[in-house]
Amino acid sequence: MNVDYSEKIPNNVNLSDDRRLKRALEAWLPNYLDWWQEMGPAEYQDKEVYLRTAISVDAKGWANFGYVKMPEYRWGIFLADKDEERQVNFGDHKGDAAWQEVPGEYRGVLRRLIVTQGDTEPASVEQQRHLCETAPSLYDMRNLFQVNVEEGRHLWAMVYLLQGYFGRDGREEAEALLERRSGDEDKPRILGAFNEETPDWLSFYMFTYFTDRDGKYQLASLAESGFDPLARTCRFMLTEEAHHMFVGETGVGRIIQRTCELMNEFGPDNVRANGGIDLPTLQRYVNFHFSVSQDLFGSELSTNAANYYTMGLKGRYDETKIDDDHNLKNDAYPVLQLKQNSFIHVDQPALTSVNERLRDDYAEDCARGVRRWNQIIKRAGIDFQITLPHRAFHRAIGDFSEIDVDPWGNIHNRADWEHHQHDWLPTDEDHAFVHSLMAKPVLEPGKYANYIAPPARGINNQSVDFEYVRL
Ligand code: BYC
Ligand code: FE
Ligand code: FE
Repeated sequence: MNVDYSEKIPNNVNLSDDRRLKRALEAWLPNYLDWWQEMGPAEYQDKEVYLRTAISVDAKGWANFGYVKMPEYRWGIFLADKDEERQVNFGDHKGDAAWQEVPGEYRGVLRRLIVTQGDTEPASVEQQRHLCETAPSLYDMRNLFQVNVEEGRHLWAMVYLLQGYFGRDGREEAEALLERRSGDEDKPRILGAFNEETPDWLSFYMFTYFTDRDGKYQLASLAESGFDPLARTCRFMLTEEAHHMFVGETGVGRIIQRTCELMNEFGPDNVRANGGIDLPTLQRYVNFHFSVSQDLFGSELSTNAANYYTMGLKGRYDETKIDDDHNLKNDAYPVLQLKQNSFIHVDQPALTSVNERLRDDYAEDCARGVRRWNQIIKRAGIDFQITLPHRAFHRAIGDFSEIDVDPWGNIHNRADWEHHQHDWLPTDEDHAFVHSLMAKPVLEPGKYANYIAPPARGINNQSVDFEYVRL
């Protein structure tokens, strides 16, 4: 289905036929633009950026690249195609026709899920607001801006659902999404990781690798929803998410590659002295971002999650590909727990374990990219491996938040853990050092900061020295 760009708000949902919704969205638009000016990228808003825009929701729809000034980006409402035959695929309503309207009895719960999802999108833009001032290249700056405009569009996706399906309280929630601020004392964003800072480009790549990947898994679970408009909007969001994780994986990979080059040229202990980021520092960043992102999946055992599932609102990853009864009332799932000072898997009701199962799927996916990073190190002939820290390390949500565990899964007492934590998590000194490498942006086409290798190829078959942002 093609996107209608003749409308003020591009869409493939026939917005012109729904006067009330069209009016609500057009009233929200200027508030969104005010928010974007205040909290979006701190600079370069008046520059032309080589961005992609969706022109249809199939795979070919992404072939549309061109120069756009960010405030003129066509944020719109794009849903994956409708399947008229679609059913609720799990929970108590399994087998019913998928809902085209909000089921009355689930209204509050569904709204809360949509608000929580929606809240993360502008939060990430706020967190990344100052990164353009220190971009390692125009290529990277362009990728940052692409991620930012798409996270802005993800906010549109959730606001469409709130305004289109939840009436007055939906409109109020849509306004509130523009009022909370990442890291704010009084009006923080809802979830923990979205109130952390993204102070430097290494943090940005780690965030897009680890935290956007939470986005992938949460969106995939919501894409299974029996509430069809939510399922369809999340399906399309997933196609945008893939690029964000690509930016993260290749960003970290290019830093690792450069680090290895410096190690081989100047000796393994002389990376920092030669303007690179040493592997132990990279490991500490991995430890931080993986642990903080794991918290985003909620508690190991959650009645909230069980209810979402039973109600048919939020499924498991690849729900329809799983071979079971999709009801889970009689199933067990092995959950990692601490028993007599050791970590073992204990069978728990599958229904209350759906958060944990999603976290397992997520951790496995994280490990795949780490293996690719380790290939880069191995190819450079260097004996070092990046590893994901233990599941229980540095957790703030769930059972493990009560205990102090090191990256290898050993339990410490509090004082001991605090004494050692600077070996395991980025220190103020690490942050200051990483920051010192990024004091100025690199603005010449084809030039890349010393701490990061150029990408293997450019965006949309352009060269790596293409003018991705016209200054
Ligand atoms: N921080 O039953 P529990 C993305 C609360 S990322 C603060 O275990 P539940 C993106 C919880 O609300 C994807 N509070 O949790 C990425 C509950 O509160 P109440 C975002 C937390 O509800 C990069 C209590 O603790 N999407 O798109 O099963 C860039 C007990 O919780 C946290 C979603 O998250 C936390 N980390 O699961 C841009 C999907 N964790 O009820 C974008 C929608 C838990 O006691 N959200 N709590 O007041 C959900 O599905 C669920 O809300 C969660 C939590 C999975 C987050
Ligand atoms: Fe997003
Ligand atoms: Fe994303």
